[in-house]
Amino acid sequence: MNDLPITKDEILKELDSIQAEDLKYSDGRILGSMCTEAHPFAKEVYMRFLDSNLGDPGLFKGTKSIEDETVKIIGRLLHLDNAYGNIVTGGTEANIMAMRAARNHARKYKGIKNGEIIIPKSAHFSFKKAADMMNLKIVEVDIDKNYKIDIASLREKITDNTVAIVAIAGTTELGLIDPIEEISEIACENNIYFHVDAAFGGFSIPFLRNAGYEFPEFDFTLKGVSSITVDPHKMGLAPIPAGGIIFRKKEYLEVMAVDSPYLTVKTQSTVVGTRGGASSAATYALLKYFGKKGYSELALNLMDNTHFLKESLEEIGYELVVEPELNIIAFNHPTKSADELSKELEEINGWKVSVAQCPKAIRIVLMNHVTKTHLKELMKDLKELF
Ligand code: 0PR
Repeated sequence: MNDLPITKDEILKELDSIQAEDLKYSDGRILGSMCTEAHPFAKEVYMRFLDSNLGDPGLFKGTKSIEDETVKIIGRLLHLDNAYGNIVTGGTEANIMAMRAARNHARKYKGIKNGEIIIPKSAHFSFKKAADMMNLKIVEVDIDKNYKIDIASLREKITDNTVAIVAIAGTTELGLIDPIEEISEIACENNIYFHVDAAFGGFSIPFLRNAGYEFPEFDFTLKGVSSITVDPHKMGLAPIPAGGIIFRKKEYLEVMAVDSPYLTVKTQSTVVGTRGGASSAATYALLKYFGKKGYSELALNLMDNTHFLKESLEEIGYELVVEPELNIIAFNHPTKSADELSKELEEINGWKVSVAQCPKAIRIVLMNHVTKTHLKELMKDLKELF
C-alpha cells in the first residue's frame, strides 16, 4: 500500500487503463453471456441506494418495503398473489436458499436427516455448491433425447430421503424448458418440495406469453411448485448483482431463520448478512419503467434475433442441436469440433462464444447487447470458416 495519498486523477487514470483490458458488451463480441449491460436508468437508481443495507432492515424501512414489493410484483408475474422471498446476489444464492429451505422443511416436518436432491444433468453448477455446503446427496435424473428431464427416470429416482426436485425453465446451455407441469404433479403426489430454476427464463417466458408465444405452464399456476429462481441481472437488464428467489409460503423462509438478536429485526433467513438494497431499488424501477409492454418488446426482439441467427446458420449448413425455445442457440459444424470452431472464431474477429458440454456445441446467448449488425458480421465470419 502506498504511504502517501494519491490524487483521484491519477487513480482514475490507472483504473481506466486497467479497465481497458475488459471486454465491452457494446462491442458485440460477448456471445456466451447471460448478463448484459444494465439499463442506464437502473444504474442511476442503483447509485441512489448504494448505502442502504437490507441486513438491518429496521434502519432502512423504505428500502425494505421496496424489496418486499419487488418480490410481490415478480411473484404476481409468476401467478402467485402473495409471494415471499428476497432480491439476492444472483441465481446461485437464490438456488442455495431454495435448497436450504427444502432441506430444513423436510428435516422439520418429515424428520429427513440425509437429504437427497434430484436434479438433471442440465442443472446449473450452483446446485453442486448448494449440495456440498449442506451435505445433500445429488441424485441425477436422466434427460431425454430432447435434453429435458425424463419423467419415467424421475419417478424411479424418488426415495424416502428426497427433499427436493429441481427443474429448469431456460437451461443454461440450451435455453430449454423442462416438462414442469408433469413434474409438478409428481411433486404433489409425493409431497416433495419442487424448485424451478427460471434464473434465465423467468424474465422472458411471461413476457413472451404476453406477446402471444405459447409455452407450457412453468410457474406458481402449478400447485406443486414451491419456489422459483428468477434473475433480474440476466434478462431483466438490472445491474449485477441481482437475483430473485420467490417462495410460495412464508414457512419456507421461517425454516431457514436464524436469530439475529441485536439487529432491528430478530431473525434472518438470507445467506448474506449485510446486503445491498440497491439491487432491489434498481429492479423495482425497471419493472415500473418497462412494464409488461416494454419487457415483452425486449423479449420479442431477442427472439427475432434468435430466429435470424438460426435461419442464417442453417442456410450455410451449420447444424442446430435443438430447436431454440428461448434466446439461446447451440450449433455445430458438420465436421469441425466445437472447441476448434470456437478457437477459430476468437482468432478471426475476437468472437467470444461459449462451448456447451451436453451436447458439445457452440452456444450463443442472444442478449440485448448483441444486435442484428453484430450477427451479420458474425455470419460473414461463420461463412468463411465453413
Ligand atoms: N441458474 C441458471 C439456469 C443459470 O443459467 C445460472 C447462471 C445460474 C442459475 C446462476 O446464476 P448466477 O451466475 O447469477 O449466480 N448462468 C450463466 C452461466 O453460468 C451465468 C453467466 C453469465 C456465465 C455471464 C457467464 C457469463 O459471461 O453460464
